[in-house]
Amino acid sequence: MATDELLPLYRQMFLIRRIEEESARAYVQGKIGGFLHLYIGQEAIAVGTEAAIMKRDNVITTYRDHGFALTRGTSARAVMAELFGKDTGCSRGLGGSMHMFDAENRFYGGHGIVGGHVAVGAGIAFRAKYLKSDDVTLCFFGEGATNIGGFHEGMSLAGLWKLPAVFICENNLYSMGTPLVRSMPAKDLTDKAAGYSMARDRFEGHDVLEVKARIGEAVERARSGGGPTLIEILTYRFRGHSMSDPGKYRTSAEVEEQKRLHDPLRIARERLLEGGLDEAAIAQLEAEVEEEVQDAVRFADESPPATEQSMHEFVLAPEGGSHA
Ligand SMILES: Cc1ncc(C[n+]2csc(CCOP(=O)(O)OP(=O)(O)O)c2C)c(N)n1
Repeated sequence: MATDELLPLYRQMFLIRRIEEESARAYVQGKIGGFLHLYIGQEAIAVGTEAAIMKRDNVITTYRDHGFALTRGTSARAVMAELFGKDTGCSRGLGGSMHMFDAENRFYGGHGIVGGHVAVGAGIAFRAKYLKSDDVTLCFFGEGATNIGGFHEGMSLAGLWKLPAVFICENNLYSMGTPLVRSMPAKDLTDKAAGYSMARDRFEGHDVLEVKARIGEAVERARSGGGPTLIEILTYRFRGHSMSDPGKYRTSAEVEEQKRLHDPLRIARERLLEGGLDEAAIAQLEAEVEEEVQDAVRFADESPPATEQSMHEFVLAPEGGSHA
């Protein structure tokens, strides 16, 4: 039984969920400014992906980015401090929720412009091909982004140049308040791969081990020179689009039904128990995570705010060099 493999993945999903629940609380307390888009319900995708890739691979995503920062290796402290706009955050408190960035861990954001970063993802993959390195780039976006120009521009060049990339659409059914059926004719988004001569795959993203296996296949294809893949992962977000979403476009019965059937944490937890792990062992692990989360909140609270100085220093690359 795969409990040895599943337990650390459950821990990671639990960490993301608890960090986000605490950030929602901090948001209503006025400690976090701007927007806050939560990943709750979709955690198996970021965690399953990290289990399938190597540290030297690259990840880029949208504004729904806290989970990916954590899976890539940014500390809970640096994530929470970034949310609080503090100098100790992973983007020196200047990026906030939507613009987490951690180049050392090969996490290239955190992007607010829907679909725009898909072309950037293709560019990161092009770097690997150009330098003949064997890292793979994983580029995540929502289904709404597949209507956007940047998506098609990135996909087109990736297909043409057979770039070592995996393009992953996290289809959570709604683009803000617009359901998929009202914004595009395609039912199966991987039909779009055909226009770019790309491999494709489509599956449900509630089981973290399934995500790991299926992402792993596409990564292997990309790493071995087989070119890019477009993947559609069917998922669901349990919270609003952002904290300011009144949620009028779906019923609470629908949300409750999705939680009952598809909560990736519940699915993993039940499997751990079925696999022979006892409740006390899981509770112990959850208590450790809780400590890490509370420590991150304390750290963020006590850290100094972002400075004007770092805004001058870190927003643009210095002349003639980089910060890397
Ligand atoms: C180019 C652009 N247009 C509009 C917006 C406003 N906006 C922010 S998120 C969003 C919905 C995107 O939905 P989807 O791509 O499905 O991702 P999800 O939020 O569901 O993860 C929109 C329209 C934006 N940020 N950028």
